[in-house]
Amino acid sequence: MRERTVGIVGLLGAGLAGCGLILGAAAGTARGDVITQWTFNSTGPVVDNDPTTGTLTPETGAGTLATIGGVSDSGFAQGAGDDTSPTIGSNNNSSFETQGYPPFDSGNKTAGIEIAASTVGYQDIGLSFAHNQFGGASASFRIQYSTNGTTFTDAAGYTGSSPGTFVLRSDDFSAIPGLDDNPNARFRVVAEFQGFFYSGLGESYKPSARNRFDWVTVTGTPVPEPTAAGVTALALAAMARRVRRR
Ligand SMILES: [Ca+2]
Ligand SMILES: [Ca+2]
Repeated sequence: MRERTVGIVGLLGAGLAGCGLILGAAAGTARGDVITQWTFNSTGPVVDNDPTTGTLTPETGAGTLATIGGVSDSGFAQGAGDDTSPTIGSNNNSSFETQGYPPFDSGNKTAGIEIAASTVGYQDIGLSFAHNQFGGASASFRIQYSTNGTTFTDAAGYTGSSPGTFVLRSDDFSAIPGLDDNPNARFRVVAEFQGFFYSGLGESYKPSARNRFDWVTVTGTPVPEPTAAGVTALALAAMARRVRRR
């Protein structure tokens, strides 16, 4: 009897996984498929084992990543240990370096990077990235999202503790259905000047302090194909009835 029950669960698991549902996704930190991912590592004919050369073209999927709020793109620099792509080579792991943030206590939540990646075909969207805040960089940053590409809403915020260290940051947007299956999905990571977080990280705030980003990843789970899912559910119900009759 016990074996039979396990058998049914196994069949259900296989069937549901086949139609794009993930059993057990509600428990813990299940991550979806990579929709778009930036490693910033140079690829193709220019894997040069030089981290200061890289690319803003995603290594996986499609999308754009750019500075906003007057922040300057200062090129590519040593990447994060979180980057496990084969393109890191022996020394080809780049990150995207930004500088030129606003003066102290101005331009709150306007300056940083903006990420655009269509989520068409996916739901339960997530964003993760490695962020290296140098000494004097804004201690606090805010993740934001947009469902229409123009209006942004605050999501998770974070405050750095160790200057010059990559830390993996993430937010889970599975409770934001507006980001599902959306060609206009966008995200921002912006410096936040607020309350006692006015200070820079580890020292006085300075706009020239560097912020490096790497391993920027937009994830999701495939939107189930309704017809296929319905057919699978019917087949599973019939299968369960047959097993019960034995
Ligand atoms: Ca990298
Ligand atoms: Ca390179």
